[in-house]
Amino acid sequence: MPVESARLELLSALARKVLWLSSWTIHHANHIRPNVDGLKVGGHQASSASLANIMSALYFSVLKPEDRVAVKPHASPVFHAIQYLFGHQTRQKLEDFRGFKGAQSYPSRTKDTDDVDFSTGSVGLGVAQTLFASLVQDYVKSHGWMKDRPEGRMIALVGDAEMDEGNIFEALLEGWKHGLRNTWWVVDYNRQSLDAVVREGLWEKFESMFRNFRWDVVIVKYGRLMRAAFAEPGGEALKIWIDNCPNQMYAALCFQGGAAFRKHLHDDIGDQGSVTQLIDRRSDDELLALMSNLGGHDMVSMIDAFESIDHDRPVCFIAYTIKGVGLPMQGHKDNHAGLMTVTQMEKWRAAQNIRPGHEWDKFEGLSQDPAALEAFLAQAPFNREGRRRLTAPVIEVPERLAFKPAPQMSTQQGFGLVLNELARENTELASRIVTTSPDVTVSTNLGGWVNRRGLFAKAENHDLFRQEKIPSTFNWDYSPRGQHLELGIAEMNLFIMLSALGLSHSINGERLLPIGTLYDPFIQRGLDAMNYACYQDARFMVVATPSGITLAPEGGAHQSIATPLIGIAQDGLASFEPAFVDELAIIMGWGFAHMQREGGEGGSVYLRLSTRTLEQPQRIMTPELEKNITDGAYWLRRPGPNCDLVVAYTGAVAAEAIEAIGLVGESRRDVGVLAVTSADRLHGGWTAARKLRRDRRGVAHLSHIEKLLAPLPRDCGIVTVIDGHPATLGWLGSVRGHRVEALGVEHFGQTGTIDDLYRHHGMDANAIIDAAESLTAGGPVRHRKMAV
Ligand SMILES: Cc1ncc(C[n+]2csc(CCOP(=O)(O)OP(=O)(O)O)c2C)c(N)n1
Ligand SMILES: [Mg+2]
Repeated sequence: MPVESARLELLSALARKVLWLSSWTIHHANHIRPNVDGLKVGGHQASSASLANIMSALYFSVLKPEDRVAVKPHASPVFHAIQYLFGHQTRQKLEDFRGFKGAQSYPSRTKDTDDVDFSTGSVGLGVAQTLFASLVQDYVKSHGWMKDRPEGRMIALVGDAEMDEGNIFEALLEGWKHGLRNTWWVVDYNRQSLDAVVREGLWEKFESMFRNFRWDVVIVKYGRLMRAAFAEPGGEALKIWIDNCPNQMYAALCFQGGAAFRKHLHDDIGDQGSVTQLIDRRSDDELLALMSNLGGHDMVSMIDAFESIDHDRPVCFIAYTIKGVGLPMQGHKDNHAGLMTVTQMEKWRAAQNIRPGHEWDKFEGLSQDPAALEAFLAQAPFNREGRRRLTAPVIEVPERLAFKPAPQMSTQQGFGLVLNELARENTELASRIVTTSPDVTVSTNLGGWVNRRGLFAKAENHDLFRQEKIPSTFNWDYSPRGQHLELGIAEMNLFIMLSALGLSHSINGERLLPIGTLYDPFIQRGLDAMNYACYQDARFMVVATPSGITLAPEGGAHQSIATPLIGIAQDGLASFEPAFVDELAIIMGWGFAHMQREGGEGGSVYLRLSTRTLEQPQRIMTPELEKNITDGAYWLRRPGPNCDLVVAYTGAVAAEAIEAIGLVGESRRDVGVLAVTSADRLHGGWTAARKLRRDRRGVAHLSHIEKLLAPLPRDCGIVTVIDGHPATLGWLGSVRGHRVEALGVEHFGQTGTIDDLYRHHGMDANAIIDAAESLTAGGPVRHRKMAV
């Protein structure tokens, strides 16, 4: 359907305004704001110009309130300019672009205040996020929770070089498996990356790849001026020249201008009558306008392309653009960090009819009636409902999560048992849990849960082995009611899926409580995606097992050393490594509540679990113990008044700590054992308390670890032990100035039995005793663990 001319005129005027405002935002940040030095803006100017028209078409006309968009990181000024015109962004934030509390360099869900749907910045992640957000919408719909809400389209504005990121390809395959719908990716095909001009013919690779995955592909190459010129006598020869012009040359000519285009056209085509006349009928400026009129910069072409889609299959639009279009650096291969000089900006300002001092005025320099522009903005479908963030009620979590106890268990086994009990009950909590795993569902102990709750698929699909009565422990039935999302092995996909599931309350208005499982070392494979999930404030529980070197029989290649430190350092993620299953059940219950807390209080949860079977303590879980477990530590054995030594352990090495204490008890006084369930929570509590004390002088707020260590005599030594990097617990000595020997793993890849490896890495009972001896006065410890 052709775009009617009144709408077109307003849209084009607004697109020009968006280009101006985004460029002015960047210019202001570089040349006008005081103290600009630390905040110089590279990478935005040319990238933003490339998308100004396409984004204006989308936001001012095509998008509906239920649609959600991931914006290419460097187009953030365009996004903020559009929201400014809508009245959702303040001038102050634009003036402070990239500054403290100003509009963010890359669109941020959590830090920006103008309704960013998905945070971007690490290229590739936002793109894949839209795909998984669409799968999550399907999940919500299949479970009957969409009610009357219309389905949204999940849209990514993608840089052409961004397509190099492997996680995009991994996501494409996953989308195909799950019957992806309602997803649009708009590739800003400016044929430039950060460093250079991209390879010739890249679009063909994109086209065949997307078609291969059953996507619709729409190529928007020529703008309206170009198409009109092609229809003139000689136009066909011009089109052939454009199609054959190498990317580098086209970019260089766009930079050089109309005269350069004219010379090249004449040199290449020669004197051919009609085409020569076509060229010569145009001034240099007109010729440049014609040659810059690629599809992505033409409002009609983009609106027509978007509005031509009449199905819900995924679509890839390849929109031809020029990086930096309309600006003096357009097409230059070095323009990624390019900035306009003050002189260039003055010239451009004059050309735009913008008076000095009126740069931020919404409709300054436009000839259209401001009232008509304002009315158009107010009626834009996207803007109809104002802000589009939804909320969902909190799902109640029972006081205690049950599990069937056994005298000996591993935490991984315990995790399966807790979920199994949840699966049996018909509770709201159980119905909102959704599990997912990158091909390690069974080996991370989700099998029991999946047997009861089933796998999710939009269509029923029964387990053929079961139908054929072939014995199997697992029932692999798919249905639209299923609660487990099966994923391929790619861990990036796991974390982006968790990110999408964990934002459902805000995007779909329906809360999900996602649990993802994987092997602990492979957290590092998906780490950037996990970081971004946390940065977006998605809420999920990641359960990583097996972990450390304790997975001994799995071999050296699967060992994880750094993950406890990741657990401490990752913002937005509360990390735990319980030793016993009763602790785990408490932590999981706390976790489900933590995942739902608002107001900067809540976050996601990471459980580092083990496959090692340990003797379980027989004890009554008191509210005090419960609180200590979730705060990060408790005294498994309380130190006496003359305590010489404390052994602080985390996780599966509890057995070694307990064994060592038994042997050391004779020769050291009042020994204590500190069970650390969360080095992360302990450390976070400690730093928060110090900050509180600094900020509000005189307030004697003590953190949990300070209170725990307070009774220890000054010269008491602390031996810490963890199956992970020793720095995880080494800091305990700084809390009250105790000397510490930190045991753990620093080297990677040795295989063997657990005994072999604990001995090799110096974290068995004897190593703990050695460390204790070196820290404390007194004679040598007489009894040692016997070699097996
Ligand atoms: C994961 C990641 N690696 C590197 C970068 C640095 N970077 C930012 S933009 C960019 C190139 C982008 O090219 P393209 O996607 O074509 O966008 P354009 O510059 O054309 O707007 C790079 C390498 C990044 N932001 N994220
Ligand atoms: Mg590019």
